[in-house]
Amino acid sequence: MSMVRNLLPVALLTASLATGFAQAQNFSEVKPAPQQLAWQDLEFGVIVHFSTNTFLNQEWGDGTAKPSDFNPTHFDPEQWMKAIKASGATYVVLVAKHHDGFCLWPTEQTDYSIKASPWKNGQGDVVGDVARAARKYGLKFGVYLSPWDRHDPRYKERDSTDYDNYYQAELTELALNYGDLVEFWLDGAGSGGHVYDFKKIVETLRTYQPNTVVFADTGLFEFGDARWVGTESGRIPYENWNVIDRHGMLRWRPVEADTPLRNLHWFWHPNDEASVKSLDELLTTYDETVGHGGQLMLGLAPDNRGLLPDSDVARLKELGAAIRERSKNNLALQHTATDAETALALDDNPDTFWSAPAGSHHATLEVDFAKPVTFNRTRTMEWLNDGQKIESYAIEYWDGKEWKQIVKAQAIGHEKVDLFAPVTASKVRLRILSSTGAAAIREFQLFNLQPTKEEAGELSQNTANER
Ligand code: FUL
Repeated sequence: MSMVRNLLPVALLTASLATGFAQAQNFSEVKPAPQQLAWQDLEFGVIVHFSTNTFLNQEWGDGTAKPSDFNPTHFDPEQWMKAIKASGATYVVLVAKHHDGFCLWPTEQTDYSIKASPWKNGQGDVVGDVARAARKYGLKFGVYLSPWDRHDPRYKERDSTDYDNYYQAELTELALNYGDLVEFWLDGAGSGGHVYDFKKIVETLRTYQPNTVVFADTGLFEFGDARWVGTESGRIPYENWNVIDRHGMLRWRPVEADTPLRNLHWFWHPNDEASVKSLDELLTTYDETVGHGGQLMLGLAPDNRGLLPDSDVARLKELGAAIRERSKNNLALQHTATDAETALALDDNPDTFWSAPAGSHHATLEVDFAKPVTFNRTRTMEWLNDGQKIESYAIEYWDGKEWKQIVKAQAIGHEKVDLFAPVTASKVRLRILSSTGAAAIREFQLFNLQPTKEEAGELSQNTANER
């Protein structure tokens, strides 16, 4: 699901980022910026790792790789994009420089770049080619620029100002020359105690790219608009609140969960097809990231030819087909006539939403069917423009005599998938048990789907515990 929103004029947005959040100190007062909402609607992106490591069978280069090591024979980012598009992802983040310091665009700031490689006789530009290919296939584009640089001598200096200026100049090139950047990945990995002038760095980015969502891991907590989930396992293993405390200040920081398509590998390695995750595993990941209200960032690794390997392409295609298939039969669409407001949450259209009565702190959204339906999964989406309001909810069905509870949880947020043993009923309801203000629901959907192996295991464990 993706949705295009009109972005407000830049001046207004910048002002709202600077002042809108500054005063808020109550959970219920903290609201997202429009850029954050638009980004949350993208739901599923990919991050692409392709550099000298690809040619040297390694994950973390130490900065000594030779530019001549980088020489793909069949570089074709359009081949990547076809597979990415087929997977259902909506945007691409390219690693423009990883920790080894090698730059994939013809930067003016260092000689350690593709300009010094034999590829296209040093005339190529991987960042430019990937950005163009992504847009051609309707995918948004963003970049990762590693702060940790194991090649540049300025990195090791005691006074880090020189390195900061260097990093900032690299970032300026990326921000000025490659169109709108949807996301900027700030990765604190490996930086161990190094002090960067991130305030200035993010100001530079904002000057040229005011709408880019900055993703930052916990080490760079203060500078991000979105936050790291805390694991690379492809799970959001907790109640997912968009508002979190940052040193006493509450901030809207939606979560992103990054995980590679190949188990534990961000870069390509030869003879490593066995590490490509199964479709079943990827669907669990999808349910436990996007289905837990967060962003899924799937890691892809082109090989030393410059192509995504066939095994990976096939898996991405399967994943996209399965995601589409699984969202096809929304049983809520079969509801009997209801009031116009309720219908807005049952129409398969996340651009419209049901609102609970003004000022309410609890409410019920009921769905009735002419004939009983069987379902084992719900997908609920909260309208977040005015903040994340729902703090506790239940899902219940009518068994002919009384309402029976099948789900009780806290956060809904951007999206919440709940799974349970199949239930057959002609009335189902979503009860907002507690909300900080009138709740709003974009979608309340019901499905009857085969759970993944892991989900089936958890469900049978829950049933056993209930006995
Ligand atoms: C981590 C890095 O250290 C990995 O190599 C990879 O780039 C991953 C996406 O982020 O922090």
